[in-house]
Amino acid sequence: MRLFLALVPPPELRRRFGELADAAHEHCGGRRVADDNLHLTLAFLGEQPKHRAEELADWLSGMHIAPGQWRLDRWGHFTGPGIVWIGGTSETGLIRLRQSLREDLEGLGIDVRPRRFTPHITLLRRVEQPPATSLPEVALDWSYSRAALVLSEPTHRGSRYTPLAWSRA
Ligand code: 2AM
Repeated sequence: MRLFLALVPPPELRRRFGELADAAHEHCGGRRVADDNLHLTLAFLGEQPKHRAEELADWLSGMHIAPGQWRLDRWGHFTGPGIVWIGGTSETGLIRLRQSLREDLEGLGIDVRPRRFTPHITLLRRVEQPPATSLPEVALDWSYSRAALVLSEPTHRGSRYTPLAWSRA
């Protein structure tokens, strides 16, 4: 089972991310991420056996994460996979959260890679050109308090993400 830990946006924010994805798609082309799939990856866990997925679900549903607010205020681009994303400039809370999840996961025998963490929400994939300067301004706040363990499955229409467990409210 292909798993990752994520923050899942509330519906209104998801809608705003979708509007930015549409604007970016118009300028840059590539493949727009479907609204249902928009999220922040906190930790990519890769392929895990079913028993491990159950263990992870138990672990996450028994814990609280430190709540925080993420200010999204910039566009970014990963050249290799041609990813266009939105993210922020002041992200101490998210970086601490990722670090604490990493430590817990290490205790469960999972080594989270890569070590470097650039919090981002992927809006487009397979973009050949960097984003144009004329993209709309990003100014969104995301108040988060729960993380999800998400299953990623391939379908003929792209990946399908299904939350398997949530941290406590
Ligand atoms: P992304 O956030 O840049 O889109 C589910 O596949 C999520 O895990 C995606 O959001 C993806 O990154 C991230 N992901 C997929 N493969 C990965 C890998 N090999 N290393 C790190 N993150 C990965």
